[in-house]
Amino acid sequence: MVWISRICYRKYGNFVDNLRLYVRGGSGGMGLPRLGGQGGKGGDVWVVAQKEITLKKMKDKYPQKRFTAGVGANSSVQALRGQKGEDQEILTPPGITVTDDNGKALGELNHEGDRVLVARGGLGGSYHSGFLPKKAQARIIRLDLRLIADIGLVGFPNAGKSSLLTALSHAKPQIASYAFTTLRPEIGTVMYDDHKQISVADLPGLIEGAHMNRGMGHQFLKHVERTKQLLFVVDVCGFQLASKTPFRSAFEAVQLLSKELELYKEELLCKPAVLVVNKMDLPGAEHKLTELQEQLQTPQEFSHLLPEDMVPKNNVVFRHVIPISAVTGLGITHLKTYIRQSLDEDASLATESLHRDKLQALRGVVPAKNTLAWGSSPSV
Ligand SMILES: Nc1nc2c(ncn2[C@@H]2O[C@H](COP(=O)(O)OP(=O)(O)O)[C@@H](O)[C@H]2O)c(=O)[nH]1
Ligand SMILES: [Mg+2]
Repeated sequence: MVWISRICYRKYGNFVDNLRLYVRGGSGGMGLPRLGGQGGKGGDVWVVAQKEITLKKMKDKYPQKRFTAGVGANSSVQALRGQKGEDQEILTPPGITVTDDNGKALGELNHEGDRVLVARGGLGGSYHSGFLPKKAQARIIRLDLRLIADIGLVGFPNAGKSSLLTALSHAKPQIASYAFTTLRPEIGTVMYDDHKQISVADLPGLIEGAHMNRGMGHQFLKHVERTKQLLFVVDVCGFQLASKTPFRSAFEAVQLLSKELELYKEELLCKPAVLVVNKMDLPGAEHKLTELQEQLQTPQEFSHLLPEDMVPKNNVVFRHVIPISAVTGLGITHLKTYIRQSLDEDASLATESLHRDKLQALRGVVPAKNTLAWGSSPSV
């Protein structure tokens, strides 16, 4: 029997969890020696948190990744004190750490409206500076989405997420056969023979309507954002959340999970994802797995199984479908090896793309005159 079917491989780069930006304050204005006039200060560059933004949106909107504040006005007879240059605000999502290119922390943005100064404008020329303006601060900064774990488990209650976390790691989460057992993320560590460790977060139960903040809705979805890759966990036999709600097959569970993520933030569907089909020890599981795999090959043909508004616009393309049994341990070793490989692959692709960026910058594509080269330390 074929245990693993490779459905699709999605390239790195769809989900963005860090960005490097070039920031420069505005230059100061010239002073006016004849009348002792003072040039305006150049504008500052700030990073400001705003909920609706994602790093991916920023990257798409500003492919150059350069932000410069306005210059200070020169002192003139009409305005001896030159006007200050305009500040530049870079909008980022909350949950970001800002560092310089050497890894030195510049600040954190945790809540909507939080702001961090990343490049100061130059002072205007005055008597003390021989009426010459000071240069503005220019540097590379890095925005990193703070992750809670490498891998996030996404699944409806009872799919076996807590059991899987136990099977993979040394965590001892609460396991019970009723919904909503896990109320906050439980983080486990998967250990490898070469001492490498990978963290896995069992996230609070996702239910239909989570995007509308039903159940633990938003809290759950916020955590999903903060992981590098996702493991969708479904019960091969499907599930029924409550006696009043309809029975859902494993395929429908995948669709509903995708829909909830999509409605919250479409970008979440771009995260690398693996489908874990659990409870393969149950009778009839293999037949159901085959059926699920067929449905996943052409999901649009089976979209009539759910009400229209519950079908995701885009289907998640799983890197792998891995059948397991969290209880008997079947497939767990393979899963462990696979997630390691998948994270390593993405890490090396990310490093490659960083090198490409740096090389391009060294070739002089990005920094302008009077600014520092990429990668050097800040100066005022
Ligand atoms: N037969 C079988 N039952 C399982 C398996 N994994 C979990 N369960 C059971 O399913 C129920 C829910 O598991 P749990 O890990 O708490 O699910 P969670 O709500 O997704 O965290 C528990 O009764 C588990 O014992 C499995 O691989 N096979
Ligand atoms: Mg649980």
